[in-house]
Amino acid sequence: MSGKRGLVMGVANNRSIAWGIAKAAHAQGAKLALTYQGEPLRKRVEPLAAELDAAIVGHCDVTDPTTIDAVFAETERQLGGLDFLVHAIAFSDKNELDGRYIDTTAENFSKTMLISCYSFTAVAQRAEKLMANGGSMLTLTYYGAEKWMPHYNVMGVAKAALEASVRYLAADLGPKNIRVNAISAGPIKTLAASGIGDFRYILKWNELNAPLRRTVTIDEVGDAGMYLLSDLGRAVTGEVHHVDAGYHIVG
Ligand code: 0WD
Repeated sequence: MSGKRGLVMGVANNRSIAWGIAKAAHAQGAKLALTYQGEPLRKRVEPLAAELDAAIVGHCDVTDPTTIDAVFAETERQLGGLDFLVHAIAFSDKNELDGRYIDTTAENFSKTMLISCYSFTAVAQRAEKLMANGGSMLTLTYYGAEKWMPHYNVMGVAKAALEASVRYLAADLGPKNIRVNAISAGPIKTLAASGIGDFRYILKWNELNAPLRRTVTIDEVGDAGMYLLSDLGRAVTGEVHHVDAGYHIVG
């Protein structure tokens, strides 16, 4: 990853999957820029950025396109261009990550789709312009996109759309040698995951049933991410790669 410049979006704290990927990219020699969402997270992200000698390119709330434009302008100013992009952003009303999918409101459906699915396309549009020499884009998804999972509800529907958008973006950007992939990570206890009903039970279930008989860590997701973000994965695009201790072959 030496000589590669990457923008990582979605670091909330040191348990974030985005942080696992950022650490791995830094360890392999990449130059990084990070965004944060809102002032409370700025205080968390700043010291983390300092640990990796990463640039902070500002506040980004993907529901506000002006903030997306601003962080990409700042990324161009600070890094001069981009070789890779990591999108590790999702949101849904916690009240709807419990109980039945059928009770989803139109308002939360739209918000979940906007933040958890469309935002990847929105940032890909901006990143394309900075990837003059080709590049690699990576988003994060979950098995609840493929199969029913308890409580994942509207987020499962949004992740299914996100996985479809990976394929459409890969086709659009392939001629420019920009690759687009997703990692489908096994459950990990993060801030976002704490909003999902019965999450501890899901972790335990995976631990008992995954072929490797355990869950995965953010560092393991980070290491797998290096294959997709670096030239090792140069012929791989439109892929949803499972990093889940093998759970997807059983569940
Ligand atoms: O088990 C898990 N933790 C899994 C997570 C398994 C498989 C996939 N994922 C996905 C998530 O769905 C998400 O897409 O990985 C991605 C990263 O999630 P994470 O690392 O589990 O969670 P977290 O550390 O909370 O980071 C997600 C961040 C937000 O944090 P909070 O918790 O404050 O919502 O997404 C960002 C925010 O930093 N985010 C936004 N960023 C910009 N604009 C927005 C927004 N509107 N909303 C959330």
